[in-house]
Amino acid sequence: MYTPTPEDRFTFGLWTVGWQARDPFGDATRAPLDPVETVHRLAELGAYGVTFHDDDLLAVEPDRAKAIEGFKKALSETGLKAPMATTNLFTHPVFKDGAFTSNDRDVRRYALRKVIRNIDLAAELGATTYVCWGGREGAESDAAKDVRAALDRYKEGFDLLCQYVIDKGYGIRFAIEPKPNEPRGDILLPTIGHALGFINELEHPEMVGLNPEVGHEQMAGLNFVHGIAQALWHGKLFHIDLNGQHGPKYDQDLVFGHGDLKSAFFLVDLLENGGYEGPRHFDYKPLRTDDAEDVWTSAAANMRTYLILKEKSTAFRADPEVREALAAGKVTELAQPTLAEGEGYEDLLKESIDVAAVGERGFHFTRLNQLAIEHLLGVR
Ligand code: GLT
Ligand code: MN
Ligand code: MN
Ligand code: MN
Repeated sequence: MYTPTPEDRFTFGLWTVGWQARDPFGDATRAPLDPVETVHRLAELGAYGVTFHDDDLLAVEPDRAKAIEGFKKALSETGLKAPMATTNLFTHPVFKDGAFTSNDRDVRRYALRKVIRNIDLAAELGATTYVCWGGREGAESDAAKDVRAALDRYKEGFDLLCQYVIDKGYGIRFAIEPKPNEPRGDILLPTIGHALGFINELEHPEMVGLNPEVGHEQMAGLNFVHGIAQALWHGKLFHIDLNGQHGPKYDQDLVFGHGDLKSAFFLVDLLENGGYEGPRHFDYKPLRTDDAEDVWTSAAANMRTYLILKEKSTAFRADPEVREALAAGKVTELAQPTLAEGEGYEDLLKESIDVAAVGERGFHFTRLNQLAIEHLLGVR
Protein backbone atom coordinates (compact mmCIF):
# COMPACT_ATOMS: atom_id res chain seq x y z
CA MET A 1 0.00 0.00 0.00
CA TYR A 2 1.21 3.50 -0.87
CA THR A 3 4.43 2.07 -2.28
CA PRO A 4 5.56 4.15 -5.26
CA THR A 5 6.51 2.57 -8.57
CA PRO A 6 7.90 4.24 -11.73
CA GLU A 7 4.35 4.18 -13.21
CA ASP A 8 3.44 6.86 -10.65
CA ARG A 9 5.96 9.13 -12.45
CA PHE A 10 7.46 10.68 -9.30
CA THR A 11 10.57 12.77 -9.92
CA PHE A 12 12.93 14.76 -7.70
CA GLY A 13 15.46 17.51 -8.34
CA LEU A 14 19.06 16.63 -7.48
CA TRP A 15 19.09 19.90 -5.53
CA THR A 16 16.25 18.79 -3.24
CA VAL A 17 17.69 15.78 -1.41
CA GLY A 18 21.11 17.28 -2.14
CA TRP A 19 20.37 20.52 -0.27
CA GLN A 20 23.07 20.96 2.35
CA ALA A 21 20.76 23.17 4.43
CA ARG A 22 22.74 26.38 4.26
CA ASP A 23 20.39 29.26 5.11
CA PRO A 24 20.89 33.02 5.46
CA PHE A 25 21.72 32.55 9.16
CA GLY A 26 23.60 29.28 9.31
CA ASP A 27 26.09 26.96 7.71
CA ALA A 28 25.42 23.64 6.02
CA THR A 29 24.26 20.84 8.33
CA ARG A 30 24.79 18.05 5.80
CA ALA A 31 27.64 16.92 3.56
CA PRO A 32 27.38 17.22 -0.23
CA LEU A 33 25.55 14.32 -1.85
CA ASP A 34 26.96 12.50 -4.86
CA PRO A 35 24.38 12.66 -7.71
CA VAL A 36 25.27 9.02 -8.46
CA GLU A 37 24.14 8.03 -4.94
CA THR A 38 20.98 10.13 -5.34
CA VAL A 39 20.04 8.33 -8.55
CA HIS A 40 20.47 4.93 -6.87
CA ARG A 41 18.61 5.90 -3.69
CA LEU A 42 15.68 7.44 -5.62
CA ALA A 43 15.42 4.35 -7.82
CA GLU A 44 15.31 2.14 -4.70
CA LEU A 45 12.51 4.27 -3.31
CA GLY A 46 10.40 3.76 -6.46
CA ALA A 47 10.87 7.12 -8.18
CA TYR A 48 10.55 7.44 -11.96
CA GLY A 49 13.14 10.09 -12.56
CA VAL A 50 15.54 12.78 -11.49
CA THR A 51 15.94 16.39 -12.66
CA PHE A 52 18.97 18.64 -12.47
CA HIS A 53 20.58 22.05 -12.86
CA ASP A 54 23.82 22.15 -14.85
CA ASP A 55 25.72 22.90 -11.63
CA ASP A 56 24.03 20.18 -9.52
CA LEU A 57 25.95 17.57 -11.47
CA LEU A 58 29.19 19.02 -10.12
CA ALA A 59 28.35 18.53 -6.41
CA VAL A 60 31.29 16.20 -5.72
CA GLU A 61 33.06 15.89 -9.11
CA PRO A 62 34.34 19.23 -10.41
CA ASP A 63 35.26 17.85 -13.87
CA ARG A 64 32.08 18.35 -15.96
CA ALA A 65 32.77 15.55 -18.45
CA LYS A 66 33.48 13.03 -15.67
CA ALA A 67 30.46 14.16 -13.66
CA ILE A 68 28.17 13.73 -16.69
CA GLU A 69 29.64 10.32 -17.45
CA GLY A 70 29.01 9.12 -13.87
CA PHE A 71 25.46 10.50 -13.92
CA LYS A 72 24.64 8.79 -17.23
CA LYS A 73 26.02 5.50 -15.95
CA ALA A 74 23.84 5.70 -12.83
CA LEU A 75 20.77 6.45 -14.99
CA SER A 76 21.40 3.46 -17.23
CA GLU A 77 22.09 1.15 -14.25
CA THR A 78 18.84 2.10 -12.52
CA GLY A 79 16.54 2.88 -15.46
CA LEU A 80 15.76 6.25 -13.86
CA LYS A 81 14.75 8.93 -16.41
CA ALA A 82 15.80 12.59 -16.64
CA PRO A 83 12.61 14.18 -18.01
CA MET A 84 13.44 17.77 -17.03
CA ALA A 85 16.52 19.93 -16.68
CA THR A 86 17.19 23.53 -15.74
CA THR A 87 19.99 26.08 -15.35
CA ASN A 88 21.52 27.58 -12.24
CA LEU A 89 21.24 31.30 -13.01
CA PHE A 90 21.16 32.40 -9.37
CA THR A 91 24.06 31.14 -7.20
CA HIS A 92 27.11 32.78 -8.75
CA PRO A 93 27.68 36.49 -7.91
CA VAL A 94 27.63 37.25 -11.64
CA PHE A 95 23.83 36.78 -11.50
CA LYS A 96 23.27 39.16 -8.56
CA ASP A 97 21.20 41.52 -10.74
CA GLY A 98 19.60 38.75 -12.78
CA ALA A 99 20.48 36.61 -15.78
CA PHE A 100 18.26 37.21 -18.86
CA THR A 101 17.31 40.61 -17.41
CA SER A 102 20.52 41.75 -15.72
CA ASN A 103 21.21 45.41 -16.38
CA ASP A 104 24.68 44.22 -17.47
CA ARG A 105 24.59 43.07 -21.11
CA ASP A 106 27.68 40.86 -20.67
CA VAL A 107 25.82 38.91 -17.98
CA ARG A 108 22.76 38.47 -20.21
CA ARG A 109 24.91 37.06 -23.01
CA TYR A 110 26.75 34.72 -20.59
CA ALA A 111 23.45 33.50 -19.10
CA LEU A 112 22.09 32.53 -22.53
CA ARG A 113 25.29 30.63 -23.32
CA LYS A 114 25.04 28.79 -19.98
CA VAL A 115 21.45 27.76 -20.75
CA ILE A 116 22.26 26.64 -24.29
CA ARG A 117 25.10 24.43 -23.08
CA ASN A 118 22.79 22.61 -20.67
CA ILE A 119 19.96 22.35 -23.21
CA ASP A 120 22.33 20.25 -25.32
CA LEU A 121 22.86 17.91 -22.37
CA ALA A 122 19.14 17.88 -21.52
CA ALA A 123 18.32 16.85 -25.11
CA GLU A 124 20.99 14.16 -25.04
CA LEU A 125 19.50 12.70 -21.85
CA GLY A 126 16.00 12.70 -23.37
CA ALA A 127 14.51 15.54 -21.33
CA THR A 128 11.35 17.06 -22.82
CA THR A 129 10.92 19.98 -20.44
CA TYR A 130 13.38 22.78 -19.73
CA VAL A 131 12.50 24.81 -16.63
CA CYS A 132 13.38 28.47 -16.24
CA TRP A 133 13.12 29.80 -12.70
CA GLY A 134 14.14 33.44 -12.81
CA GLY A 135 14.87 33.83 -9.12
CA ARG A 136 17.34 36.68 -9.62
CA GLU A 137 15.30 38.46 -12.31
CA GLY A 138 13.97 41.34 -10.26
CA ALA A 139 14.87 44.23 -8.00
CA GLU A 140 14.79 45.65 -4.49
CA SER A 141 14.27 49.22 -5.71
CA ASP A 142 11.88 50.45 -8.40
CA ALA A 143 14.60 52.92 -9.43
CA ALA A 144 17.01 50.09 -10.21
CA LYS A 145 15.06 48.23 -12.90
CA ASP A 146 13.25 49.43 -15.99
CA VAL A 147 10.66 46.65 -15.88
CA ARG A 148 9.41 47.23 -19.43
CA ALA A 149 12.95 46.99 -20.79
CA ALA A 150 13.55 43.92 -18.59
CA LEU A 151 10.48 42.23 -20.12
CA ASP A 152 11.82 43.06 -23.61
CA ARG A 153 15.09 41.33 -22.67
CA TYR A 154 13.21 38.41 -21.05
CA LYS A 155 11.25 37.95 -24.30
CA GLU A 156 14.44 38.27 -26.35
CA GLY A 157 15.97 35.47 -24.25
CA PHE A 158 13.04 33.08 -24.69
CA ASP A 159 12.72 33.85 -28.40
CA LEU A 160 16.40 33.05 -28.89
CA LEU A 161 16.23 29.82 -26.87
CA CYS A 162 13.10 28.65 -28.72
CA GLN A 163 14.84 29.33 -32.03
CA TYR A 164 17.85 27.32 -30.83
CA VAL A 165 15.66 24.33 -29.91
CA ILE A 166 13.82 24.55 -33.26
CA ASP A 167 17.07 24.74 -35.25
CA LYS A 168 18.53 21.77 -33.36
CA GLY A 169 15.33 19.76 -33.76
CA TYR A 170 15.17 19.03 -30.02
CA GLY A 171 11.88 17.77 -28.58
CA ILE A 172 12.02 20.29 -25.74
CA ARG A 173 9.48 22.78 -24.40
CA PHE A 174 10.20 25.52 -21.86
CA ALA A 175 8.39 25.89 -18.55
CA ILE A 176 8.53 29.19 -16.67
CA GLU A 177 8.44 28.91 -12.87
CA PRO A 178 6.86 31.97 -11.24
CA LYS A 179 7.79 33.18 -7.76
CA PRO A 180 6.77 36.47 -6.11
CA ASN A 181 9.95 37.24 -4.12
CA GLU A 182 13.04 35.64 -2.49
CA PRO A 183 15.87 35.90 -3.25
CA ARG A 184 15.00 39.25 -4.92
CA GLY A 185 12.77 41.74 -3.14
CA ASP A 186 10.39 41.47 -6.08
CA ILE A 187 10.78 38.93 -8.88
CA LEU A 188 9.55 39.45 -12.45
CA LEU A 189 6.75 37.12 -13.60
CA PRO A 190 5.69 36.73 -9.94
CA THR A 191 2.63 34.51 -10.41
CA ILE A 192 1.03 32.02 -12.79
CA GLY A 193 -1.15 34.80 -14.19
CA HIS A 194 1.75 37.17 -14.91
CA ALA A 195 3.66 34.37 -16.65
CA LEU A 196 0.65 33.37 -18.78
CA GLY A 197 0.29 36.94 -19.99
CA PHE A 198 4.01 37.14 -20.82
CA ILE A 199 4.01 33.87 -22.78
CA ASN A 200 1.41 35.28 -25.18
CA GLU A 201 3.88 37.98 -26.26
CA LEU A 202 6.59 35.48 -27.31
CA GLU A 203 7.52 34.47 -30.86
CA HIS A 204 6.75 30.81 -30.11
CA PRO A 205 4.11 30.81 -27.37
CA GLU A 206 3.26 27.15 -28.10
CA MET A 207 6.77 26.15 -26.95
CA VAL A 208 6.53 27.88 -23.58
CA GLY A 209 4.35 26.90 -20.64
CA LEU A 210 4.52 26.82 -16.86
CA ASN A 211 6.17 24.98 -14.00
CA PRO A 212 4.18 26.34 -11.05
CA GLU A 213 5.35 25.56 -7.51
CA VAL A 214 2.86 25.03 -4.66
CA GLY A 215 4.70 27.25 -2.17
CA HIS A 216 5.42 30.06 -4.60
CA GLU A 217 1.76 30.86 -5.29
CA GLN A 218 0.89 30.37 -1.62
CA MET A 219 3.63 32.86 -0.64
CA ALA A 220 1.60 35.38 -2.65
CA GLY A 221 -1.57 34.38 -0.78
CA LEU A 222 -3.00 32.80 -3.91
CA ASN A 223 -5.06 29.62 -4.29
CA PHE A 224 -2.70 27.09 -5.91
CA VAL A 225 -5.49 24.73 -6.99
CA HIS A 226 -7.20 27.56 -8.86
CA GLY A 227 -3.89 28.57 -10.47
CA ILE A 228 -3.25 25.02 -11.65
CA ALA A 229 -6.80 24.71 -12.95
CA GLN A 230 -6.33 27.89 -15.00
CA ALA A 231 -2.93 26.72 -16.29
CA LEU A 232 -4.58 23.46 -17.42
CA TRP A 233 -7.42 25.42 -19.02
CA HIS A 234 -4.86 27.34 -21.11
CA GLY A 235 -3.02 24.09 -21.99
CA LYS A 236 0.03 25.48 -20.20
CA LEU A 237 0.69 23.06 -17.35
CA PHE A 238 3.91 21.64 -18.80
CA HIS A 239 5.40 20.59 -15.44
CA ILE A 240 4.77 21.08 -11.69
CA ASP A 241 6.80 21.58 -8.48
CA LEU A 242 5.08 19.89 -5.55
CA ASN A 243 5.93 20.87 -1.97
CA GLY A 244 4.41 22.36 1.19
CA GLN A 245 4.04 25.91 2.49
CA HIS A 246 2.27 27.62 5.40
CA GLY A 247 0.86 30.77 3.85
CA PRO A 248 2.65 34.04 3.07
CA LYS A 249 6.13 33.86 4.58
CA TYR A 250 9.60 32.83 3.35
CA ASP A 251 9.76 29.96 0.83
CA GLN A 252 9.50 26.88 3.05
CA ASP A 253 9.81 24.07 0.49
CA LEU A 254 8.31 21.58 2.96
CA VAL A 255 7.52 17.97 2.11
CA PHE A 256 4.39 17.72 -0.07
CA GLY A 257 1.32 17.79 2.21
CA HIS A 258 3.28 19.11 5.20
CA GLY A 259 1.92 22.62 4.56
CA ASP A 260 -1.69 23.27 3.56
CA LEU A 261 -2.97 19.68 3.58
CA LYS A 262 -6.49 20.47 2.37
CA SER A 263 -5.10 22.31 -0.64
CA ALA A 264 -2.76 19.35 -1.30
CA PHE A 265 -5.80 17.03 -1.31
CA PHE A 266 -7.68 19.12 -3.86
CA LEU A 267 -4.50 19.52 -5.91
CA VAL A 268 -4.00 15.75 -6.19
CA ASP A 269 -7.68 15.40 -7.03
CA LEU A 270 -7.23 17.96 -9.84
CA LEU A 271 -3.97 16.52 -11.19
CA GLU A 272 -5.39 12.99 -11.26
CA ASN A 273 -8.64 14.02 -12.95
CA GLY A 274 -7.83 17.21 -14.82
CA GLY A 275 -5.76 15.85 -17.69
CA TYR A 276 -2.22 16.49 -16.41
CA GLU A 277 0.05 13.75 -17.71
CA GLY A 278 3.52 15.06 -16.82
CA PRO A 279 5.79 13.95 -13.99
CA ARG A 280 4.79 14.55 -10.37
CA HIS A 281 7.93 16.48 -9.52
CA PHE A 282 8.91 17.24 -5.93
CA ASP A 283 10.83 20.44 -5.28
CA TYR A 284 11.20 20.40 -1.52
CA LYS A 285 14.00 20.81 1.00
CA PRO A 286 14.64 18.22 3.71
CA LEU A 287 14.47 20.03 7.06
CA ARG A 288 17.74 21.58 8.21
CA THR A 289 17.39 19.49 11.37
CA ASP A 290 17.30 16.24 9.37
CA ASP A 291 20.46 14.15 9.09
CA ALA A 292 21.86 12.36 6.02
CA GLU A 293 19.55 9.32 6.48
CA ASP A 294 16.46 11.41 7.33
CA VAL A 295 16.79 12.91 3.85
CA TRP A 296 15.58 9.64 2.34
CA THR A 297 12.75 9.39 4.86
CA SER A 298 11.62 12.81 3.68
CA ALA A 299 11.95 11.89 -0.02
CA ALA A 300 9.77 8.82 0.58
CA ALA A 301 7.27 10.92 2.56
CA ASN A 302 6.52 13.12 -0.48
CA MET A 303 5.55 10.12 -2.61
CA ARG A 304 3.65 8.31 0.15
CA THR A 305 1.60 11.41 0.95
CA TYR A 306 0.76 11.89 -2.73
CA LEU A 307 -0.42 8.27 -3.02
CA ILE A 308 -2.49 8.53 0.17
CA LEU A 309 -4.16 11.69 -1.13
CA LYS A 310 -4.78 10.01 -4.48
CA GLU A 311 -6.62 7.21 -2.70
CA LYS A 312 -8.60 9.74 -0.64
CA SER A 313 -9.58 11.56 -3.82
CA THR A 314 -10.88 8.35 -5.41
CA ALA A 315 -12.90 7.54 -2.27
CA PHE A 316 -14.24 11.11 -2.11
CA ARG A 317 -15.47 11.00 -5.69
CA ALA A 318 -17.03 7.53 -5.25
CA ASP A 319 -18.91 8.42 -2.05
CA PRO A 320 -22.69 8.58 -2.83
CA GLU A 321 -23.17 11.34 -0.26
CA VAL A 322 -20.48 13.40 -1.96
CA ARG A 323 -22.14 12.89 -5.33
CA GLU A 324 -25.42 14.00 -3.85
CA ALA A 325 -23.80 17.07 -2.27
CA LEU A 326 -22.08 17.96 -5.56
CA ALA A 327 -25.45 17.81 -7.30
CA ALA A 328 -27.18 19.77 -4.53
CA GLY A 329 -24.51 22.47 -4.81
CA LYS A 330 -24.99 22.46 -8.61
CA VAL A 331 -21.25 21.89 -8.98
CA THR A 332 -21.98 19.68 -11.97
CA GLU A 333 -24.47 22.19 -13.43
CA LEU A 334 -21.58 24.58 -14.11
CA ALA A 335 -20.45 22.30 -16.94
CA GLN A 336 -23.69 23.09 -18.77
CA PRO A 337 -23.35 26.03 -21.20
CA THR A 338 -25.33 29.09 -20.13
CA LEU A 339 -27.04 29.28 -23.50
CA ALA A 340 -28.47 26.19 -25.19
CA GLU A 341 -27.40 25.11 -28.66
CA GLY A 342 -28.82 27.54 -31.19
CA GLU A 343 -29.92 30.12 -28.59
CA GLY A 344 -28.82 33.75 -28.78
CA TYR A 345 -29.18 36.82 -26.62
CA GLU A 346 -32.69 37.39 -28.04
CA ASP A 347 -33.85 34.18 -26.30
CA LEU A 348 -32.12 35.25 -23.11
CA LEU A 349 -33.72 38.68 -23.16
CA LYS A 350 -37.23 37.18 -23.50
CA GLU A 351 -36.84 35.28 -20.24
CA SER A 352 -37.25 36.29 -16.61
CA ILE A 353 -36.86 34.66 -13.18
CA ASP A 354 -38.17 35.34 -9.70
CA VAL A 355 -34.93 36.95 -8.49
CA ALA A 356 -36.04 37.00 -4.84
CA ALA A 357 -36.90 33.30 -4.86
CA VAL A 358 -33.75 32.24 -6.72
CA GLY A 359 -31.72 34.42 -4.33
CA GLU A 360 -33.03 32.34 -1.45
CA ARG A 361 -31.75 29.02 -2.83
CA GLY A 362 -28.85 27.61 -0.80
CA PHE A 363 -25.88 25.78 -2.27
CA HIS A 364 -25.13 23.71 0.89
CA PHE A 365 -21.35 24.01 0.39
CA THR A 366 -20.57 23.58 4.10
CA ARG A 367 -21.88 20.03 3.95
CA LEU A 368 -19.75 19.32 0.88
CA ASN A 369 -16.66 20.82 2.49
CA GLN A 370 -17.22 18.80 5.69
CA LEU A 371 -17.44 15.61 3.63
CA ALA A 372 -14.05 16.43 2.12
CA ILE A 373 -12.60 17.08 5.58
CA GLU A 374 -13.98 13.79 6.88
CA HIS A 375 -12.48 11.87 3.97
CA LEU A 376 -9.18 13.59 4.65
CA LEU A 377 -9.37 12.76 8.37
CA GLY A 378 -10.05 9.12 7.54
CA VAL A 379 -13.44 8.80 9.24
CA ARG A 380 -15.40 8.01 6.07
C1 GLT B 1 15.69 26.68 -6.78
C2 GLT B 1 14.29 27.21 -6.67
C3 GLT B 1 13.29 26.25 -7.16
C4 GLT B 1 13.39 26.03 -8.63
C5 GLT B 1 14.68 25.39 -9.03
C6 GLT B 1 14.77 25.36 -10.53
S1 GLT B 1 16.04 26.12 -8.34
O1 GLT B 1 15.89 25.67 -5.86
O2 GLT B 1 14.05 27.54 -5.31
O3 GLT B 1 11.98 26.63 -6.84
O4 GLT B 1 12.39 25.15 -9.01
O5 GLT B 1 15.68 26.27 -11.02
MN1 MN C 1 10.15 27.05 -3.29
MN1 MN D 1 12.93 26.29 -4.14
MN1 MN E 1 10.66 25.07 -7.74
